[in-house]
Amino acid sequence: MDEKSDMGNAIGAAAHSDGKPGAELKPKIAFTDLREWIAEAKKLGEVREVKGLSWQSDIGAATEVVMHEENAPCVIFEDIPGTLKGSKVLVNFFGGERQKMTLGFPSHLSKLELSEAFRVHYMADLNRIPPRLVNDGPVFENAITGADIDVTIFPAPKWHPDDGGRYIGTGSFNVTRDPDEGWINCGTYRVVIHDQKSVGFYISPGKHGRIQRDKYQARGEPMPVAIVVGGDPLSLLMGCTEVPYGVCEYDVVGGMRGSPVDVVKGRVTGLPIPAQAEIVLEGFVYPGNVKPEGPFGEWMGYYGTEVREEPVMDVEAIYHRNNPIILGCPPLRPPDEIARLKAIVRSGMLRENLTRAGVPDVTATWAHEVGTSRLLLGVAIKQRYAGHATQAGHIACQCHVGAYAGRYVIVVDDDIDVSNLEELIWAMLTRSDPASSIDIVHNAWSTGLDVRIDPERRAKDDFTNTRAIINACRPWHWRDKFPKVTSSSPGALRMARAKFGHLVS
Ligand SMILES: Cc1cc2nc3c(=O)[nH]c(=O)nc-3n(C[C@H](O)[C@H](O)[C@H](O)COP(=O)(O)O)c2cc1C
Ligand SMILES: [Mn+2]
Repeated sequence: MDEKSDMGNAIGAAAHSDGKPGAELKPKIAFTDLREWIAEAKKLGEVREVKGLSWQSDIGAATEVVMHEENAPCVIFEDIPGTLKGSKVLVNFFGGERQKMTLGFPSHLSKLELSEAFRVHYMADLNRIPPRLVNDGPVFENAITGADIDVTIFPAPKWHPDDGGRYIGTGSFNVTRDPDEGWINCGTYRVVIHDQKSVGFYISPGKHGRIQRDKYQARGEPMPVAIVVGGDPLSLLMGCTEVPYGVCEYDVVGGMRGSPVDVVKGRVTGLPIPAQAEIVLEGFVYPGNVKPEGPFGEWMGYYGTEVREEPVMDVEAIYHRNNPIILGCPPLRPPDEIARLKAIVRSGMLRENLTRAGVPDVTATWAHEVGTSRLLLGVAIKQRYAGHATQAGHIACQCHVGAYAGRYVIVVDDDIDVSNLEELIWAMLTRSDPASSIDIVHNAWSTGLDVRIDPERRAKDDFTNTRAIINACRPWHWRDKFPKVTSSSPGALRMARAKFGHLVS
């Protein structure tokens, strides 16, 4: 495939894009670890350093303020009282121009174009480069074992006032190996500190780390785990993304960079850990070892689960760089930073999933920030045949990116900018008919974090939900009779803006 012309088409198809062709884009990811990423963010003038705030409440409160602002800087909290000297917490990496820098693209792209560029350059071929095993790395600058192990020295904040503990893992990922198939998974799951020598994590059913954990449990064997707290931001982005089953997220990150991730072998588990990670906790989840976990402020904007018994990891080694940095990414009421980063990544993957499933002429997709990029998906198609919109909607609702914890899918014609929430809803309000345009899907894959699952189902550990697929395209059989829209075409609008824009500025 000619990558350049494909890129041109993809950007050209982005509804209401500013017309920049994009064909000349050559992505270049300019960092391999969190420190190099910080140096790049400083060049953009988007880093603030704040000293002396408490992990108990200040950092969480400041983070809430910062993460709700799309163009707020990234903030590094330093000199946090009562914690390891020199340790820090970094929040809000995915905002401002840093979004494009992190993905290796220039700054003129709109969010829809950035998502498209991500899809075309990285996801379409899913180029993979396996990690490179090296003997040593900065992560081993400090290795703590035995009686000295104490996870509580790190400045893990209490992110939300009613959290049931200090969550050291939010912008982290868990490295695990499938006991049957041997492949390595890197998945982002929240990690709470139980005490000096143990942590716990919550994984929703069906996630790769959960499938692997269930296999260890069924065998009655301990599961080796390495938790990377403070990897490079790209690894976090892939750790929290629907990378296909059986594919290691390190390989995808290597493919995006064009060079392998350097890993060292964990000394206790043998698992591959990034040689330049900030902090790594290594240990085992022994079968049957559980402790109460939660509540935690979750991505729907609620304390999603009540306190439940969840598996515990006994920490057998801690490695950290000098002056280690926790990469924090706590969920807040959306739209927030997680919504932003997932919208860019998941919207591109949704279009890719649809196209690969054989849906023709998908012109744009958007996984909306207001639903943390899960609860509301917009799909624009150029309608080609009766049933096309139904096909697009049902597949969007059940493909890998859409299947988990969705709620509403709206399918619209290609004149709608699906990334514009008001425009999407306007199309739904004017082109759909509640009695005939909505399909309901029952018993779909969801999670204990879905706050609309009723207590009866919840008590039975039934975390399924229902979905609405709203066909908001002009009805196929009388589309030619549908009234014309009053606003100008995107091209005419662009010209009008150039000519008359001064009237509103
Ligand atoms: C900050 C953050 C925290 C997350 N926490 C959890 C979690 O606690 N449990 C969970 O199942 N998924 C969580 N997710 C979502 C998963 O990371 C995501 O579904 C990912 O695809 C999982 O990786 P896997 O597909 O390899 O299992 C979180 C995502 C982010 C961005
Ligand atoms: Mn995975």
